[in-house]
Amino acid sequence: MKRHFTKFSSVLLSVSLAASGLVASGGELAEVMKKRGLSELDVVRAAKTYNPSGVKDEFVVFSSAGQAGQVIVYGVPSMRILKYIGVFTPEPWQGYGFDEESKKVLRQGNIRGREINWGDTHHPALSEIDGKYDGKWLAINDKANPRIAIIDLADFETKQIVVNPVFKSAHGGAFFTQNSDYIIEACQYAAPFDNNYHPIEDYKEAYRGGVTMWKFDHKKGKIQEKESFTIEMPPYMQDLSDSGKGVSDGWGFTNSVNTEMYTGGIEVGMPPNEAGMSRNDTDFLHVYNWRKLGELAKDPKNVKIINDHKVIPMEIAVKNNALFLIPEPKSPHGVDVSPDGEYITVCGKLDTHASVFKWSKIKKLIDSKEYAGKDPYGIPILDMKKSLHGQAELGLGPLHNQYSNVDGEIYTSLYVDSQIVKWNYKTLKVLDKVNVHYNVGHLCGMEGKSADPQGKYIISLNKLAIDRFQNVGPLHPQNHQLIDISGKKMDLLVDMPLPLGEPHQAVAIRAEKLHGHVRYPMGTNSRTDSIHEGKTLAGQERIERDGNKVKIYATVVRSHINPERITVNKGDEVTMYLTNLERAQDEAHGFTIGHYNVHASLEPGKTASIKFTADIEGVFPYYCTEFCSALHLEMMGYLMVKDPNKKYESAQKMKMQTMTPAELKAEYDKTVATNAATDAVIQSVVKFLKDNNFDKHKVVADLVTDAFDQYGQIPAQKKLADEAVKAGDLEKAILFENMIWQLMVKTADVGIRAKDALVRIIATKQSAAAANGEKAFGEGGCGGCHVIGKVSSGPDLTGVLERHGKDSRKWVKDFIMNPEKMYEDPYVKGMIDYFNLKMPNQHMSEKETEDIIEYLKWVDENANLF
Ligand code: CUK
Ligand code: CUA
Repeated sequence: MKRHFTKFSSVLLSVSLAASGLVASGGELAEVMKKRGLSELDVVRAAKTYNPSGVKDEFVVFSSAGQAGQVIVYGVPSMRILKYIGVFTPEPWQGYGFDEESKKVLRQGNIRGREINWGDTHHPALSEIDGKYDGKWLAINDKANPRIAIIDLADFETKQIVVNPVFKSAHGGAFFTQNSDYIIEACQYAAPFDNNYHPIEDYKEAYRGGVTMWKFDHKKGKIQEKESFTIEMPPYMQDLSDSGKGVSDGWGFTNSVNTEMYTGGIEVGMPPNEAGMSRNDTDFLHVYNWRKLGELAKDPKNVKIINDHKVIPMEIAVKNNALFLIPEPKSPHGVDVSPDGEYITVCGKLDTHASVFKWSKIKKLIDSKEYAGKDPYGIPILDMKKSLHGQAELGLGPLHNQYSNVDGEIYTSLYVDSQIVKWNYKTLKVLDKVNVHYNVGHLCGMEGKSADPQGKYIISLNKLAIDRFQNVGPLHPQNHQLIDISGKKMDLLVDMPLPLGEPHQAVAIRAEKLHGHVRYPMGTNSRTDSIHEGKTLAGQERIERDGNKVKIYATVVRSHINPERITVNKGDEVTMYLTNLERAQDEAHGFTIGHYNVHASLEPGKTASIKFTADIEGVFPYYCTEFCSALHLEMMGYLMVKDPNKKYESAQKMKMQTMTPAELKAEYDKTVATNAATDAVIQSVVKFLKDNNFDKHKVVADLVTDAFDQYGQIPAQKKLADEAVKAGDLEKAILFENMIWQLMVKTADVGIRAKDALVRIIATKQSAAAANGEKAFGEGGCGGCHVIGKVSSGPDLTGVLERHGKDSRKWVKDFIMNPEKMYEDPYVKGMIDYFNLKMPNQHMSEKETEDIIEYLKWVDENANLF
C-alpha cells in the first residue's frame, strides 16, 4: 500500500518529535520505523493512540457484543479492551449464570417459562441527567427476545433484566429520556400483542407494532415494570428511535420500515419481503408525546391490559393529540436528535440523502392541527416538506449519526460507500469524508448522542473486516476503527479487531465520570446490593444440615478456603455460601467444584452462593480459580459425596517414616525464629507508620486496616500452636507456626504498600522537573536495576549527588548520558566488578537527564523516608 504523507502531518511530526526529544536520541526511532516499514504519519498516529504502561484512557466505550449477548468495555484512544460484561449470556469468569445470585438475574429474562441463554444486543445507552451522561447506569436491548437489561456502573454487573410483555422482538432501544425517567424500546417485527395464534392474513387487523416506555427509577437503577406502558402503533415495523431533549423533551421519535404492511410469502409464489417492503417511496417517522401518554396511562380508562401490562390503544393516543406520523424517505435507519433537541436527522438506507426535520416546524403543525391526511388507522399525518429543515446529499447508504462539540457538526456513516461523512445539519453542507474498512454500521462519538458531545474522536463500527486481520477462519473478527476528528480533516488512526460480534452500537463516556467500587461492604450480595443472608465472617464458618439439605457457610481469604473438607450424602441438596474476607484491592478469589457446573467470582467483600444436588458419588476437589497468591494452588479442599446405602471399608494405613523428637524440635525452633525475624520487620514498618501519623491519611489508613486484618489473626493461631506444644504435639505446632508465617507475609505485603503510599504523601512536594524526572526514571527503565533506598541489582542512588565531589551533578549527568565513556573510571570499574553489570546507555535526552537529577535531589531531601 502506498502511504501518503501530507505537509500538514510532517509539520506536526517535527513539532511533536522535537518536543519529546526523540529526534535527539540517536536515531533509534528512525531505525524502528525502517525495520517495521512505518511512515512518519504512521508514527504520529501511533503516538496519538499509544498509552504508556500505567497511563489510562480519556474515554471509556461500552459496545454491544451483538449475538454474544454481552457488553464490551474498552478505552479510547488506546482501543484496549477492559472487560466483557455478561448480560443475556452466561459468563463464567464473573460467575454470571453459575452462582445463585447472578442466576436470579439471568432468569429474570426467561420468556413464558423458557430459559433463554443468549441475546442479540444492539443498542447500549448511558443514563442521563439534563441530557448529559452521568456514569451511573447502562441499559441494553435484546432484539431477538424483546428484553432490556440494566448494568450498574458502580461494579459493571448486570442487575436487572425485564421482558417486554407484548412485543415478540424489539430493536429500537434502549434510549434514555433526558432525565432518565423512561427508557424507550420500540418494537421491530410487528406481531400480535397477545400470545395467541393469529393467521398472517390478519396482519393488518391483529398484528401490531409499538413503543414501550419503561419507567426507570434512576436512584435505584431499576425499571419499574408496573409503571411502564406501551403505545400501540400500526404494524409498520417500528425501528430505531431517539428521545427528544431540550426543546423537544417529552417527545419521542421512531422510524419504521414496512408501512406497506407486506408479509411476503416466497413459498406461495409471492415476491420476497425485501421487494414488497420497500415499494413505497416513503415510510413514517412516528412522533409521540410520551410525557402526556405517561400521564394518561395512570387512568385505567385509557389503557388495555394485555399480558398484565398497560397498553395505550392508538385511538386514545390520537384523541389526546399525542401520536403523529411524518413521511420519511423509504426504508430509513437512524433517527438522531441534535444536542439541543431542535433538529431530528433521519437517514434512509436506500436514499442518498439525510433528511433533517425541525422540531419547531413539527410542533407548529401539531399545535395548529394542520394535517396532510390520516393513515388507515386514523393517525394524523404531517406534511413532510413543511416539517423538513432540509436534506443533504451525503452518499450511498447513510445509516447512523453522531454529534461533536462543534455547533451544527454531524457525522454520518455511509454503509454502501464505506465512508464516514462530516457535514453540517444546519447549513446542510458536506465538509469532509474519510474511507473506512468496510461497510460501516453505527459510529460512536465521544458522548456523541448526549446534550454535551465531546468531539475528539469517532469510532467506525464496521460490519466486515475481510482481509484486515490475521485469518482466524471463515468467521472474522469485527473491526472498530478510531478516527481523529479534532482537525479540519478526519484522520483514521487505528483498527481494532473485536472478537465478539456483531457489535452494532457503542456509547462512550468521559472516563472521569465513572466511579467504580474497589471493594464491597463485607458480605454483599452484588446482584442486589444488600447484605447477603449467607454472609460469613472469620470464625463463623460452619456446616448445617436439615434433613437432606446441607448449608455450608464458608470463607475465602489468602490462601485458604474454610472449611477444607465437606462430606455429604448422595442426593443431598447442597448450598454453599462463600464470603471473600479480603479488603485489599483486586484480591478476588474464584471458586469451583469439579463436575458440578458451578463457579463463583468472589471480589473483596462479596458473598456469593452456589447450589447443586450432590447426585454423583465420589471425591471432588474444590479450589480457588484466581491465582491470588504464592499459595494459590494450596487454596483447595475436598467435597466427598458418599452413598448412604453403601458400606465402605477403610483402607489399610501405610507405614510412613516419622521425624525424631530432636528433628521435630529443631524444625519447631527454626520456624519460631523465622517468625520472630519477620515480625521484627513488620514492627519496623509499623513504627515508621505510627511515627509519621499514618492515620491522618485515608488511603494509607485503609491499607493499614487491611494489613491488620491479617495480623489480627495471629494471636488465635499462636494460642493453638502453644496448646499443641503443651499437649506434646510438635507436628501440629509447626503447622500452626507456619500459618502464622503466612499471615505475617500477607501483613508485610500490604504494610509495605502502606508505607510507600505514606512516603508519597509526607515527602516534600516534588517540583515539576523532579516529577518529570521520576517519570523518566521509571519509563526509562532505571528502576530495573536501582531501587531507591536499597542496594539492588545496582547501587542505591540515595546520596549519589554528594558521592562524586563538588562536581557530582555533572558527573551524574555525564554518566547517564554517556555511560560507556566512563567504564574505565576507577569508581565505575569497581561498581561494574561488584554488580557484574554495566550501566547501559538508556538514550536519555539532556532534558530528561536534568529532570532525573532534580528527582534524585528530591530523593536526598527525603532520604529519611526511604
Ligand atoms: S442497528 Cu445494526 S447497524 Cu441494530 Cu442500530 Cu444500524
Ligand atoms: Cu484464592 Cu487463588
